[in-house]
Amino acid sequence: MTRIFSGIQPSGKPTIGNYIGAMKQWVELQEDSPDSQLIFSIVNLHAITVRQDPDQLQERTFDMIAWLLALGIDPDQGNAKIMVQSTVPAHSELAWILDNYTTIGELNRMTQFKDKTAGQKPEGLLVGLYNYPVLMAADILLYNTDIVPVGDDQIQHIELTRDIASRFNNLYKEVFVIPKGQIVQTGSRIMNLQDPSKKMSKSSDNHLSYILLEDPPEQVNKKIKKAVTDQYNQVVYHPATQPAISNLINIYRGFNGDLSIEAIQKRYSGLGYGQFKQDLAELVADTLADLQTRYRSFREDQAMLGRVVAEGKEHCQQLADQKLDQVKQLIGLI
Ligand code: AQP
Repeated sequence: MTRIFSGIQPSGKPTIGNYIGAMKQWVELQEDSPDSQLIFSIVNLHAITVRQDPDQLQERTFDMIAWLLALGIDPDQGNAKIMVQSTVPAHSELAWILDNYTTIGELNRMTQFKDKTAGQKPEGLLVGLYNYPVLMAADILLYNTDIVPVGDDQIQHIELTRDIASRFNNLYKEVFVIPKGQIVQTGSRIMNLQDPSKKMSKSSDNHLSYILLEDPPEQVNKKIKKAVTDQYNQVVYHPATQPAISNLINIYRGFNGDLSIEAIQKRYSGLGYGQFKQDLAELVADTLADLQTRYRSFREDQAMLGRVVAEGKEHCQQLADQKLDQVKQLIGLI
């Protein structure tokens, strides 16, 4: 049985970057791998590495569960569970233990930390944000995870998870499964619509830089129309020299997997950016409108969302406690 684990932070509202890079492949994996065990976590302990409003954090946790259900993750199907990270204390406990098997040199190399803290004085930076990758290692290793389907930005953290797990295994015995990261072929890093050198992020201050799954058609239209383009007015996929239009092509492909990049370029050959942007806005808005209808019906059912949280907790706590007990025993903790 293949075990699959991944997570998303309720640090904002999900973007089409989260959708194309991660959430969409989660649904496909559930459908394509009926014999796998899949766990999708709303990683709220990760979200508090950046200051959050408490009421909003709670609301966004339930929002995120409703989005996963709307996209097609179905905990009733048996092989997939949705869990909220803070409901299973073993995540924090294993993270503390793994801190003692991780070096400062390793954490200093993490590019996400460097990106998120660029320009800030080191004295004021939060330890939790620095330590984020160790908590992520604990999340993954608790469940004997084989595969971690993520966007490209998380691959470095998975490499670190593998190193920590191997180090621990070598010191004691093979207690941890060594996980592999899995990214989608195109769209593993959807870029900021206003600056294609940066990743699209749900916590960005510039609302024109991202499209949210909850954006209505007029917002989608506006954001795509205002998205920066390159200077050539040709729909050509060449990320190195034409990053802006290449990013829009990746988004197109993320919403219409039937068309290859070559087919998209051919369809818009000679038509310029205008027609392409208009069609892209329509494609994204139509897909999101369907998802939004499903989302609203799940989001309104608080009792059902509470049930999903309780069932996820029950399922995961058992697995996580088993692994934590093994680890504690190995290192002499009673
Ligand atoms: N732009 C992106 N393109 C493709 N995949 C992406 N992911 C995030 N942004 C993109 C993937 O989405 C999953 C969930 O991400 P996360 O919430 O755990 O954290 P993140 O990577 O830090 O995402 P954000 O949107 O940038 O959040 P904030 O702004 O709070 O930091 C992951 O698999 C991630 O790779």
